[in-house]
Amino acid sequence: MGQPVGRTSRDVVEPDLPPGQRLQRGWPVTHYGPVPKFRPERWDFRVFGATADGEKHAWTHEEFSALPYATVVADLHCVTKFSMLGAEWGGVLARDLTALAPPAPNATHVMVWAEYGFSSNLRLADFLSDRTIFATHKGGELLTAEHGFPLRLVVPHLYAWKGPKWVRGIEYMTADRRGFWEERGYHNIGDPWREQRYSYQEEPGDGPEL
Ligand SMILES: Nc1nc2c(c(=O)[nH]1)N[C@H]1C(S)=C(S)[C@@H](COP(=O)(O)O)O[C@H]1N2
Ligand SMILES: [Mo]
Repeated sequence: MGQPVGRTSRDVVEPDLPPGQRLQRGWPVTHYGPVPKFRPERWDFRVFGATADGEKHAWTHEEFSALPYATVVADLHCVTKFSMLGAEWGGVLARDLTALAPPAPNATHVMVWAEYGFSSNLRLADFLSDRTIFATHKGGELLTAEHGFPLRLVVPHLYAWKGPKWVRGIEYMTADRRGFWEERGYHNIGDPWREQRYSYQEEPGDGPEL
C-alpha cells in the first residue's frame, strides 16, 4: 500500500492489518476439538462431488507428497481479532490440485473437509484464487500437529477459519452449503477487509438461508 500524503519518516508505520485486527507476536493455536493423530497408512486426500469426470479422486499420503511444491507468503487473520503477518506457507496450490481433478462446469462452491467432520465452504473463485494453498510447511519447516500437520488449507484473503487444519478433501458443489462455523454464527464469505465476521452481517446473496 502506498504511503499517505504527509506521512514523515518519523511516523510509526503500522503493518497492513484489516479493520479491527491487532498484531499477534508468536503463533497461537486456535481450533475447536482435539488434535487428530496422523496415521499415514490411513490418510488419504479425496476430491469428490461435482467433478468434471463424475469420478472420485484420491491420493495416498505418499502420492500427495509428490505433487508440485509451491510457496505463498500470506497473513492469517483470526476472527477473534488477532493477525499473524508474513508467514511463508509451502505446499500444493489449490489451482494445481484442481487441475488434476477439475470441477464440473456447473460447480460453484467447494466444501473443504477436515478430520472429525470439520468443514468450511468457499466460493469456487475464492478457492481457486492464485494464492490458496494446501500447506504442509510453514517457514520451511513441516507443520506441527497442533497447526494442522500433515495438511491445512490457507486462503490468504479470507478469515482463517476458512482454512481447515487436518484437511482431508474437497467436495465440489453445484449450490452453496454452510460449513461448520458458517452454520454457527460466522459469515458465509468471511472477507476480513470488509469485516465480514458474523452471519447477521450477511446481505442477500452472501449465503444460503440460515
Ligand atoms: N480443523 C480445524 N481447522 C481450523 C479450525 C478448527 O476449529 N478446526 N479453526 C480455524 C481458526 S478459527 C483459525 S484462527 C486457524 C488457526 O490456526 P492456527 O491454530 O495454526 O493458528 O485455524 C482454522 N482451522
Ligand atoms: Mo480463528
